Amino acid sequence: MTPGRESHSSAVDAVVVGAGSAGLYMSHRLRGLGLSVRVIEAGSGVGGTWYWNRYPDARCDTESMQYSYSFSPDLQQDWHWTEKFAGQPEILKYANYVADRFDLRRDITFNTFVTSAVYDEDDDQWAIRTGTGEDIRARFCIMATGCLSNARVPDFIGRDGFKGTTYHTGHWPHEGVDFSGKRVAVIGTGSSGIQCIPEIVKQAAQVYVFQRTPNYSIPARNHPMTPEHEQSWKSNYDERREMQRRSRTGNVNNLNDVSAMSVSEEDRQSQYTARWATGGTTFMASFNDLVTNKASNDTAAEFVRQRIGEIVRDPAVAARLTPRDYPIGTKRICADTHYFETFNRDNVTLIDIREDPIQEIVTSGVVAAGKTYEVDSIVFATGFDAMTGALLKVDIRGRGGESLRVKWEAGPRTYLGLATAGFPNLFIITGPGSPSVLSNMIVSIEQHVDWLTDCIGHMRARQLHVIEPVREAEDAWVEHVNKTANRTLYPSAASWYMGANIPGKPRVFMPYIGGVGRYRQECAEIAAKGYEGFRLAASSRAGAFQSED
Ligand code: N01
Repeated sequence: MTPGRESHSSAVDAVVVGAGSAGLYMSHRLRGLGLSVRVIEAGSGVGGTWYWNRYPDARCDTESMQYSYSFSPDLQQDWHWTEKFAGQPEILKYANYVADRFDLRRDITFNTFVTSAVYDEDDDQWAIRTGTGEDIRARFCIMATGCLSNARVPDFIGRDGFKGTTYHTGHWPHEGVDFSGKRVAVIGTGSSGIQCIPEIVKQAAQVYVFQRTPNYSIPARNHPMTPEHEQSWKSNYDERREMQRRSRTGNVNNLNDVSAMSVSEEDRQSQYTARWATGGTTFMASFNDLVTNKASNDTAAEFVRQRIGEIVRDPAVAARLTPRDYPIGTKRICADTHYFETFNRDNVTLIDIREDPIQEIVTSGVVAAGKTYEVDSIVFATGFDAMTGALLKVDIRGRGGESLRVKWEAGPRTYLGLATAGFPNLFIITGPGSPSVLSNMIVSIEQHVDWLTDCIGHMRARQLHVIEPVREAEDAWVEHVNKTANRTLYPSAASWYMGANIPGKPRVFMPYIGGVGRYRQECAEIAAKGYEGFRLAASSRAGAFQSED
């Protein structure tokens, strides 16, 4: 089972695709079970999101003390975060530290893209092919490919004819970019655009911001880590990690567990004011019904609109920056450092492309509303083919050669966001149908990895080699995910959660919004009932897939 590195074919117990936070921890746990593992990573280093997204001021909007692994008490005591919200370089350093500390690199093959994974029913193995021409056979194929890793540049007419330089925030050059004296177009005002624009304007001569949808953004109010804060977490990590795991979002965010409608206008305002002053996306924890009750949501949205109006000096620009046509939080809420203030600068122009979309990109710049904005560089902050994009980039084929792309044509179908019927022994970490992007990703990653490790351990102890969701269980889960989403305001926004940013992508709310704590309990109960909803078997040979039960 030892991988033959020199040959172009090898066999291991498990292939993990991706060496981001999920792939690193998964390989660590599988190794702990005694399995042989290969991790295949497209980049030249570990870190996933934090390897690719190196744009100016890329940083996490989950607090550092919470956005970190909990699996090793020593690790969480030893590591020191320097800021409340860590920046990309520090998180990447952490990922590298973890890889070294747990000696994970020896199982990782870098600069290698997995092109296909085909299930061979004759011996219940996945045949995994890489872009470097290697074939790897493995019992388990674990997709740790991330939810926001398939960067997307829209098909603007003339895009490839632009004579200047282009960048995507999710594929930023490792050596950085010097915009000094340059005229720069930034297209997109999601979290990435909102973070990088205030930094780019400090260097560039002129920045044109092309905005299709204004966003709600809360000041992050990032600051250096205080010893008191760090110590309060380090002294209470066991208890706080447990709180994270039981919470709705995977964060200890002091949810004010009452309806915004149950308090007076004065109390509402003081709650919002305090959260605004503290900073960060925990603003959405001001009340417990901001994403389920439109009247409550309106009060929070209006509070933010007023703040934008106060910050931005030109009322016409403020009006264009103010979101009005979707509930706050239903597109991913942003956290910023002086984003709205940026539009008070002389070298920044906001171009509203809602009514007059970008017509084309020409050799010298961007054309919108009949006007050409001549620029030296274009930054595409245009997001990702989220949740399914990275998975479907790989040609995945299950039983009978069924293609995952075909199976998911009308939207992703999974059981627990972890597995999909017809694709035995294929697991997805934080897949569609799990809390994933609606949660602190590290908390959700650890939960999935731990669950999978237990599941594989259970199988090995019973000499079971094949696990696969039952279609009926999957159908019921998909329905549950949809029903849960439909009880919220989320489906009302044209968001990437809904696939709305990708022309032609099915409009399905992809993550599970039941909450991290509840989901965790659901997964634990399923495991406790002998992996209810899954079929486990010694093999699927002889045509029939014999269930254990
Ligand atoms: O991508 P986005 P992102 N013409 O999809 C616009 C996480 N993240 O990279 O809203 C013109 O949010 C698009 O417009 P619209 C976080 O989960 C976290 O910024 O579709 N514009 C939008 O403005 C986040 O949500 C952190 O109308 C077009 C922008 O491009 C997720 O990653 C930091 C267009 C894309 O915004 C993705 O964020 C960064 C077109 N054809 C990212 N197509 C933190 O932790 C798209 N747009 C802080």
